[in-house]
Amino acid sequence: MNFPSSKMWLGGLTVVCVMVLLLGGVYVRMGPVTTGKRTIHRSRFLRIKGYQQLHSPGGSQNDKGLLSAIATHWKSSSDARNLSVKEQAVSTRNMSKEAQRTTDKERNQGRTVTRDQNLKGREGQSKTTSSQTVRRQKMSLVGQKEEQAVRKENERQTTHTTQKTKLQLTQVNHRPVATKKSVSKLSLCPKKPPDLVGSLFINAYAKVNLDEVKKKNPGVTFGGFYTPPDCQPRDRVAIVIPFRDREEHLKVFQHYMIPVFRRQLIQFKIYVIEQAGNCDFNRGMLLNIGVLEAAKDGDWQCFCLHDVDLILENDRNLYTCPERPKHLSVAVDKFNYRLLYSTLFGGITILTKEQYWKINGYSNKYWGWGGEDDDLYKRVVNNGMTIMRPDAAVARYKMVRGTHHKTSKINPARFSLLSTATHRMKEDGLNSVSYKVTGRKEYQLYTKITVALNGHVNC
Ligand code: BGN
Repeated sequence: MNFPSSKMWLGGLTVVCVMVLLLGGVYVRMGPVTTGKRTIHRSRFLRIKGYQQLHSPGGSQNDKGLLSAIATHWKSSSDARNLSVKEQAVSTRNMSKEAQRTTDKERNQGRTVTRDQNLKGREGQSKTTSSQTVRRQKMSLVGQKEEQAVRKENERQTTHTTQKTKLQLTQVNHRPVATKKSVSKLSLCPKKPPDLVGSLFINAYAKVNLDEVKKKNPGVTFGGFYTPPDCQPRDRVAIVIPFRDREEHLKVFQHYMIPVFRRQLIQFKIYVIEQAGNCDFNRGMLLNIGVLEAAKDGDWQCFCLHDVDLILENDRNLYTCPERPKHLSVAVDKFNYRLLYSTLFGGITILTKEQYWKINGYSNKYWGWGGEDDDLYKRVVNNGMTIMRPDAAVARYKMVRGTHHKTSKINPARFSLLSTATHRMKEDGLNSVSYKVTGRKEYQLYTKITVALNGHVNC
């Protein structure tokens, strides 16, 4: 057998080396690009880069800067949204879309928009990141596109004020709510919040670390107030939660629901209304108290009356102020995601201030489990309104099951109370609720108000 000579070996080796170098070069120039911990397709990177160069002559970032901007965007958006890998891929697509949406006007304003720190209730941050800039630009653009809607909104707000005066609603101490002057600098938030992710995975038994929740929800100030930092919210919603002995549920609620409210771009504050003592639980009365206390605390347009054990499974179910009283918890896992009956109005409802005052709130007479929500439904209908519901495909909730807490005692009087509901509604409700605040404490992400119903603690 003839073996190749050493010259042939050397020649062959050289050819192989040249091929390896060439292929390596091609890979470096054409292959994927690593940003932070992730990798994106080079064509996507080049699209973003090309756009930046086209629209920022003389000021375009080098590759390294651009890569770190993309990585920062990713980190903040995936942190905020707690995304799955698939969802993060969607986020990447959005990033390139966002870059393409940047306008000349925004460029002139500079790459870094200084965060407006004048808004009351905001967590001050002097440093801004490019992701914040991109987010604000995105909000601003959508807002501009909706100029007509803005005008309509202004008209709506004027009507609101007139109605308020008519109803003689008292409002004092609006401390957490952004003033008209400061919010006017921001454009109105888009009607369709751009960061919604759709269906959410909920672990009802999650062990929640509240410090982590706080970290993941920047901007929520002590006491549980939040306003979107990059746009003027269309809806100011007080979240009122009737409460007793459900600490674990409250943690799970904060963990899952606060990021949802933030993504929905509403201004909100969470009020937990705790019943003091050992009397039977009175959900209706606690909700009336919560609404009154919240209305004293801020200029809320609507009130969301929310059971602490219901966790939303799709963030497209919006907590915005409704045209008609709205039932949000349409499909609950406990009931096989079916509406139990057509007039069900329990779990989670949201009403504007006008609607709530018009029906005189809840009855105060339902002690123990059941009926107060059916009574509320009767009030709505008897005041000439109808209720609305979102699509059951998005209004899906998981009910956090009890671990060791006592369940509410069933109220045997609920049937007879219901039969006289409409006769009592004018004098039994918001206008007759009697209570004494025995404690008020601001926690990291909510305010808890403890109350003695009718002044009593024990029964
Ligand atoms: C109903 C309760 C509601 C409760 C739903 C869902 C009554 C009144 C007598 C008809 N109504 O039966 O309060 O929200 O179940 O659990 O008990």
